[in-house]
Amino acid sequence: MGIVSPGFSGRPRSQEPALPPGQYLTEDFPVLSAGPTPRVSLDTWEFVISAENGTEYRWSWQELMALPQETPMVDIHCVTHWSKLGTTWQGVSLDTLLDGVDTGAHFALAHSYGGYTTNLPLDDLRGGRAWVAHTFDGAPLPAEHGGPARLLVPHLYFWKSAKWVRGIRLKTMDEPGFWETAGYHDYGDPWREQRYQGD
Ligand SMILES: Nc1nc2c(c(=O)[nH]1)N[C@H]1C(S)=C(S)[C@@H](COP(=O)(O)O)O[C@H]1N2
Ligand SMILES: [Mo]
Repeated sequence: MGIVSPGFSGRPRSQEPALPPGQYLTEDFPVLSAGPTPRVSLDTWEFVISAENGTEYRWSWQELMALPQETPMVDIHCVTHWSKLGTTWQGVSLDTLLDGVDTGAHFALAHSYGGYTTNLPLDDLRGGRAWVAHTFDGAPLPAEHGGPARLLVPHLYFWKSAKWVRGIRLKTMDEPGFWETAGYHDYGDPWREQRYQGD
């Protein structure tokens, strides 16, 4: 009679271990931007880490590209419920960028060309978990997805991965960014479903 028990040929997606609670899989790559796409020339592009004592560490595009490059393959999770598995990027680890930075700060506020901001604990930028990414799927990161370069912090909801990233301010006190000020969770762990304040 062709009776196939559900679960025989595969687990339902809601029990897919690679998918955090409340997320669904998408094959395409949605664009989520709170404002217009800024156009940033590589000639004037720079990435700046400013320490809590005011010291600034700067990289031009050429200097960023001369640093050791990594090719993370990661799953990404948007708070609007889509997840995309096995995305491939290229970029520079924040471990590399923070290596010579003298800081005792515990918090970071990423800021972007165009004005977007997002906060996260400085520790979450360390340990091989965060990159300044300039390449997606082997090609230069398209402007709508954050090119020339974006932050990539895939273990947190994707709003923490600031597109068109311009720099990171290291801070003694936590300071909420754009979506965090609007009611989204301060930390945003998709596995604990930390979507909104109070989750
Ligand atoms: N500068 C900037 N970065 C941003 C955003 C934004 O509006 N501006 N949106 C965030 C959100 S909510 C998500 S889900 C991802 C979307 O990245 P994508 O458009 O490449 O899918 O970027 C994040 N980074
Ligand atoms: Mo998002």
